[in-house]
Amino acid sequence: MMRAQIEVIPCKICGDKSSGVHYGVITCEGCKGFFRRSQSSSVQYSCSRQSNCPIDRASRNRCQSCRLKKCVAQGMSRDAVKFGRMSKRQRDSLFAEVERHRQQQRLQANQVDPQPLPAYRPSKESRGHSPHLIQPLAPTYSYSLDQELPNCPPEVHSYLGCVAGEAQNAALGYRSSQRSVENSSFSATGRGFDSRRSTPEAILSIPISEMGLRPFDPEGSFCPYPTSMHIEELCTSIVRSHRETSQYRLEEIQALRWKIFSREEIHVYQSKSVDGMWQHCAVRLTDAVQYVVEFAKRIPGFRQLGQNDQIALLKSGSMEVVLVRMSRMFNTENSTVFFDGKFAGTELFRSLACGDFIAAVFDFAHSLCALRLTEQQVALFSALVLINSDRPCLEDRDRVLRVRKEVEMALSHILHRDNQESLLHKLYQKVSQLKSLCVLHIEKLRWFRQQYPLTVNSLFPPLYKELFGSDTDIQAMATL
Ligand code: 6QP
Repeated sequence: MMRAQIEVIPCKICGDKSSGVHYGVITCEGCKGFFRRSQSSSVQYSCSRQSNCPIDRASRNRCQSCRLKKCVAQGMSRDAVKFGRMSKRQRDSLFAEVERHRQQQRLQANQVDPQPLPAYRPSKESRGHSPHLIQPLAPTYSYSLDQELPNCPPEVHSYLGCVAGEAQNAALGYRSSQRSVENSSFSATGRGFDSRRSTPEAILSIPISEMGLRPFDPEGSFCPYPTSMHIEELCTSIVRSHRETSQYRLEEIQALRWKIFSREEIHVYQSKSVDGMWQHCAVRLTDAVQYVVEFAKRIPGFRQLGQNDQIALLKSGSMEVVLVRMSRMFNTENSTVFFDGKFAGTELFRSLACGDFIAAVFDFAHSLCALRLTEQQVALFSALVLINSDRPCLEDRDRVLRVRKEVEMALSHILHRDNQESLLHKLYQKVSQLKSLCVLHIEKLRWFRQQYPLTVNSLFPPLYKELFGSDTDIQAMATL
């Protein structure tokens, strides 16, 4: 009976219809059989590409090495306990996951979505053409407990799969664009941009109806700046934006604290080639950045900024917000971070050959955790990091500053309410640490580009390149 319930969840390896829990993971019959065969001591797979081939229903037979890696990364193991002997905790989390899937399926069937944000499936037409900053995202609640994101989101693969030049053009499309999308394309009803606009220059303009954004002013009187909005409302709105785009809910991550990579799994990551691991992480990072982009778009006032300023803020600030958010996924008790569905220590990232950066990231997460911020405080702090009028290349600095002042007021407001005003100073100190971390990150990327220019150019996700830029942009960003 439980088995029938589990079957609502697709195979964690390839997404095909699952048939139950096999070797500790919900999989289809195909992946179950594959894993069983892989456990014979005579098989040795190797990947002829970059060790992160997409594994889905159609492609799962193309690379056995990557399929097995995914099985292991998802937690399949020969001696996994059978379902009947799962701990209560495991059973509960499985039930919760089944419930979420059910609910999601009900919602899809009824087409009455309380938050009108359809699960994102890029259309054929949009692939390789639409700019990557605007990809709408599936809502966080649609993700299952430990599947987190599909190992490699389909939209990213579609870019990896397309001709390098094409991806590059699409990624850089906005560079050649004029500031052609004026804010006038917001209709007076506050419903958003003209949805017929699908040209590359409409970089940040996805129809609001597809973003799950509730108009702030249901009466329809358009408000260009959030100045008239009560500070309380602004807080609520930013907190909601954070919650809706947080990639993993705090409770989900906390429920998974016991999931730690085994020695063997760590070894799989450590045995990756440098460029294979970099590419893997670049995909992960790009996922995380996409959620931050979605968060930004939901900050009141952000979308009213000029397009180029929105991009400038995201280029310089999204990585910082990713790092702020990472502190939510950090377990200070054992210094591990949530990565690929489980908790990992610094040693797992050894093949990146960026030990100093990883150590700095862990230290930062540790120090931010020490502040014991609430989700609301994290939300407001993230908005503050993003809406920064000191960023380079802003066209309308005053306007950014006006929005920033609002966000600052909102942050002070909640700190005052929480009786934690002393945090404000500590948070401003964190901003400078974030900046140094990003400089270090960019230095690493520059080093990597020198070593593996082809990998970066043809295999890194376009959004990654879009944000972290070409050589010249790296120079520019490193001087911030
Ligand atoms: C947020 C990850 C935990 C290390 C990596 C921030 C990298 O991998 C590089 N950068 C990177 C990657 C991530 C990140 O934030 C995460 O969810 C997502 N990832 S992650 C998580 C951790 F400790 O890979 O999952 C930064 C790159 Cl792409 C180039 C050069 C050096 C790097 F470290």
